[in-house]
Amino acid sequence: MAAPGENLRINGERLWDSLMEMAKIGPGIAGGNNRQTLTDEDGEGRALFQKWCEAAGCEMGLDQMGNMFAWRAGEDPDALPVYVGSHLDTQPTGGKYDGVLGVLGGLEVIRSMNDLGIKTKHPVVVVNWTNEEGTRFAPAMLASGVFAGMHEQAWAYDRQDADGKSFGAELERIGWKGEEEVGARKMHAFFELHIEQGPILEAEGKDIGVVTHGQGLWWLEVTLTGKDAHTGSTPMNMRVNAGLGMARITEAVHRIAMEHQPNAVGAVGQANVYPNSRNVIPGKAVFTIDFRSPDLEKLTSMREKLEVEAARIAEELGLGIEIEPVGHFDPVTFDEGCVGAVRDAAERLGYSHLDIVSGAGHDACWINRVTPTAMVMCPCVDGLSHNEAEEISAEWARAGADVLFHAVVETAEI
Ligand code: HGY
Ligand code: MN
Ligand code: MN
Ligand code: MN
Repeated sequence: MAAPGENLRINGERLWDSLMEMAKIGPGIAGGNNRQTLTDEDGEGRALFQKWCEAAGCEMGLDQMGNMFAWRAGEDPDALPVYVGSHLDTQPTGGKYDGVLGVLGGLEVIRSMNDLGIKTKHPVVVVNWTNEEGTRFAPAMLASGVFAGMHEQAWAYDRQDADGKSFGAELERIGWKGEEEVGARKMHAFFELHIEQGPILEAEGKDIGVVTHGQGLWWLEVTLTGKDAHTGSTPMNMRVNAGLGMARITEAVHRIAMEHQPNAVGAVGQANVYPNSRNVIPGKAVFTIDFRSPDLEKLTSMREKLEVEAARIAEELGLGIEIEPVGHFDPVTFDEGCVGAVRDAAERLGYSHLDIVSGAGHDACWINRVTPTAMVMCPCVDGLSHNEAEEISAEWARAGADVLFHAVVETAEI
């Protein structure tokens, strides 16, 4: 396959303008974004993305999980398309680039192909995957997971948010439920551009992360049942305190992750006590555990050790305990051919690059199960993400999109 000439580059200013334009939709309170999945703001972001794709001459598709597809024709109508994309939904206190850089970077690939009059054998399709974040409707990467056959669609439709609203109902409500069968589309390859969301590339002074692997993940939801009682008049030895159990298990999650160093992480991210009143001993606690490691043995061992320790803590405090697995995927090894296309592109374009394991989960982790897949990463300031202060430079965005452009165009056979 011919490689694009090293002087073929994307339009960095246009990409940056589009990022800033999209960031105006669902603004956060501290400069980032709150464009959670299936909210009205998500709907607005989708509409803007669709408008841009249509202006770039793409034909739009929409499946039953709300995944959006913008199709640019190839010379060979029978050739399977090369897909490129990520997600437009954000955390409640998210940044402007997590996911969005990958979707608008994919759109910039199309726009630049149009500007440069590039024709490819394979069609190229830009994707916006629904509900990558998994914060409103767990688990993360829900719609790409259904697409890859890892979740049943009916199960996904029943996922509920904190207000008891279901994924299926909310998708209908915002008017972005398509007709297409999820996963019916076949791909030649999939590429995802994403900010690193960690400190390595910036610390090493590298422009590009060539992502060879992705961490595996366990999400567990723990429910502890104790007894509501008066915080003043109840003797200490008569308390059945679910909040205390949550605190001890939270410490155990951290300690177990530390015991599995290097390359193992663990935290409790969501934690609620009930009735959550100042002078009531909490009779119930519900919280989520997030364990990750690129090493499957460590990932399994952390979960197993936590379950034993949590049961011991619950017993000691007289608490009922339920641990529900809410999300899981094994560590991911991306496709060597696609990873090679990313590395060669960085080399050809003169960008410094480093092979890296993705700490965060991405839609690419699921899509890698159904088609050859690779990721391109760019640094982010102080490695910060899932924080409204998330920041990247326009140069990093450009470099990432240039490499994405070359990898996609080469794989689509210019
Ligand atoms: O959880 C993750 O790793 C992703 O950001 N949703
Ligand atoms: Mn993301
Ligand atoms: Mn994220
Ligand atoms: Mn081919």
